[in-house]
Amino acid sequence: MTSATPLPLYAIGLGSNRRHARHGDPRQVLLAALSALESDDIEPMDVSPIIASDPIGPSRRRYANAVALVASPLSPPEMLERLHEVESAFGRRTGQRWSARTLDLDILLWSGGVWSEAGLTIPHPAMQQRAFVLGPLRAIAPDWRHPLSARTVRQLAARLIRPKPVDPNAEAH
Ligand code: PH2
Ligand code: MG
Ligand code: MG
Repeated sequence: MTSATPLPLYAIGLGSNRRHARHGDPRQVLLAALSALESDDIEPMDVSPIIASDPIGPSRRRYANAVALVASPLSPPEMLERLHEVESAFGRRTGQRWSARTLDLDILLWSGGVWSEAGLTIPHPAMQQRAFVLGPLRAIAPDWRHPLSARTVRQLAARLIRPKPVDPNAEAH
């Protein structure tokens, strides 16, 4: 009998703000990237709606963003290598941090919890500040708990969009 141990789950962030000659606009790039990811050892379980989002950082083009849940026995470094292979297959050039990119694939969360080495940190260090990550992620995994803050994705998303007073004391006067 085969073991009933469930495979590890990864939440993968997908982003694109450049057309691809063959696949088309950023939305279509993300759909093509999802099928490119699917393989013997990466099984897509769910995918969020694709959203359009204003660029954070220097690039001026709008992004298409989505999040996918995939089940996979791959270790985090193996998964990262696979993501890099798919990015290169879509023409992503390295060494251009935060420039316009055809395809960006990031590991956001992993059911194994925390991973930390040069070049690979899980959870993704910026995910808690990014609406273009938390919005789509909430659509498919609202109850996933961030292993460091212990807050659910639903709570993290709510914190991000809820306006906070600039100075807590200002309200008392
Ligand atoms: N990715 C970045 C920098 N800025 N902005 C949006 N809206 N979406 C992204 O995916 C994104 C970004 C670096 O990876
Ligand atoms: Mg990246
Ligand atoms: Mg990124």
